[in-house]
Amino acid sequence: MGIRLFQSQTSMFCEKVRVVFAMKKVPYEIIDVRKDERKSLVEYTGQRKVPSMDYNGQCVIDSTVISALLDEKHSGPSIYPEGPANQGLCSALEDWSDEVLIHANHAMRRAETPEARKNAEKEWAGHFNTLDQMYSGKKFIFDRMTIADISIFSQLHYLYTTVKYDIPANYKNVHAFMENMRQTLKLNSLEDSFEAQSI
Ligand SMILES: N[C@@H](CCC(=O)N[C@@H](CS)C(=O)NCC(=O)O)C(=O)O
Repeated sequence: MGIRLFQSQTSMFCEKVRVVFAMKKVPYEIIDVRKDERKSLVEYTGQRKVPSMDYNGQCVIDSTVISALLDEKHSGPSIYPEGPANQGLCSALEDWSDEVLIHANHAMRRAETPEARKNAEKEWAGHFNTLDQMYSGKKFIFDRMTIADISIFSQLHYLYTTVKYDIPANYKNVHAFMENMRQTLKLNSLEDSFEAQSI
């Protein structure tokens, strides 16, 4: 028994759960699915998506479900804000980030013509505006770092490191948020959840 995370280093959803593992200080074994072309992942879970987790024999799939289970079973700072109203909003924002920002990331990464690139930049500009408003005067969306911030950070970090697109400088609140997340994650000794050079 033990905890195994089937993951890929570059997946933003895997990064999201690696931050949660680190916040909760939960030890786990990493199974890099690229090493055997997802054979052991498919054998264990019957599907191809990462992150997937073997939690002491229980098969858990999807970053949102994995994060919720880790939060429920382990002490350490909660990844959710206080109170049902904020918790509902937090889950909605986590979902928005996972389902909507991922689309913008895919559009940017797959843009092969100048027109596709222009459309992807336009899509991101709309989201940067929203995020810049969301983080106006705030370090985090709620009164501490939650899974909503972590999900958003994971998508923006992927945009910067893997898609290699720099967030335009005029989105000052988005830049401040990213810088604050990087600092906070480092201060909390989360370096082991990231490639040092990608922070
Ligand atoms: N909603 C899922 C999305 C997971 C996902 O899309 N994973 C991608 C990597 S970023 C994947 O494994 N894709 C492989 C495939 O679909 O075959 C989550 O939050 O975990």
